[in-house]
Amino acid sequence: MEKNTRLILALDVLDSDEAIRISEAVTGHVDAIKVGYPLVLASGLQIIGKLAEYASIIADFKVADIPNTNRLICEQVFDAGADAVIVQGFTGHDSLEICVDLARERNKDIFVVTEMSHPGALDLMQDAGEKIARMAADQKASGVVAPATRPERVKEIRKIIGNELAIISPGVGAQGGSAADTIMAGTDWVIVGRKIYQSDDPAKAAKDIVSEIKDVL
Ligand code: NUP
Repeated sequence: MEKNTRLILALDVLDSDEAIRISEAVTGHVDAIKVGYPLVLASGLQIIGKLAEYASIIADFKVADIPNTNRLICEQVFDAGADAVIVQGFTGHDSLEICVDLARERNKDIFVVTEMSHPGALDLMQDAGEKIARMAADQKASGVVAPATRPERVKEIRKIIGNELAIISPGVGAQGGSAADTIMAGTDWVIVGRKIYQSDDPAKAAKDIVSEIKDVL
């Protein structure tokens, strides 16, 4: 994924025509488009290949199974045309390792969820977040997912993983996080969904976020 605008669109719409229309509109303003269960379950896995015409595709399936099942899932997703897959880290080193190995073979990326962005992540996930970040660094994953809703946690996670791994951060806009604060805390890309795809003018919404990011660089 090229680091240009430092913005990733989370495209959680359900209709494939709408997904294509928005992707076309934001071309050039986003470095990647993140698709997840809502769009893929509603419109089929082939949407990944269609959207890959507009930007790099990150498949947010938060893969969280035993190693063999994780590998089978990642193979399907890479075969469908995704450039990267988001996997959970809490399942442990072997479940992660098989995904990272496969991605390396295919010249693709794995991003590992550390601590999620919603309030409930404080119940259980935050305690494990730093350990997961260390594991992702040890295994040389491409990067981690860390919460834009808690820039201070992004800073902590950056200290743990160093500069070899990337950080991608959801939670900007609808969840209350700020793109500028998250970039200043050390994230490489912010992930923004509703603030862009629910806007009357998704291209302008994306452009505004990119200028907010550029202002603090
Ligand atoms: O910790 C996470 N928080 C989060 O919101 C990990 C994620 N992958 N996400 C995803 O980012 C979430 O599923 C959605 O696709 C996107 C944020 O969208 P929005 O809140 O900007 O609409």
